[in-house]
Amino acid sequence: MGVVTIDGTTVRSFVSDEEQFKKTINERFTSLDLNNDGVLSRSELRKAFESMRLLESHFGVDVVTPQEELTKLYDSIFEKFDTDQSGSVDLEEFRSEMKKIVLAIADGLGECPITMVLDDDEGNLLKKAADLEASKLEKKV
Ligand SMILES: [Ca+2]
Repeated sequence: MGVVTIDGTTVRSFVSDEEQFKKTINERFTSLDLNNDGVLSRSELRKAFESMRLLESHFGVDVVTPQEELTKLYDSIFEKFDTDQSGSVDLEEFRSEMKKIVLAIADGLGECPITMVLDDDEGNLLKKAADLEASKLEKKV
């Protein structure tokens, strides 16, 4: 577990650092593509969101959502990602949708910094954003 403080600016600068964001998303995509066929299937994407815990938790607070509802949610997420409706999500689709999601989180945070307790896993994009910002600050000093 780690404690991070982030606000919308932290998150936005993470996304606007094109190279870093691309690298992070590429790494994520590769690790999610469990059968290595270059695209994410419905179940691979669902696993991704389960591991990110974007839906089940709100800033570290667990909420219980019924399975049936979750399945509906994950289905609608998949449709969103699969913009050309090919039945799978490729890297481009994944990246552009992740960008939208992360920016939406940034908008939600606005200028108010929040302190979060996060699971200490590499999978958390918000933690990555905070780490990146912290490493930049360290370089400045
Ligand atoms: Ca796959």
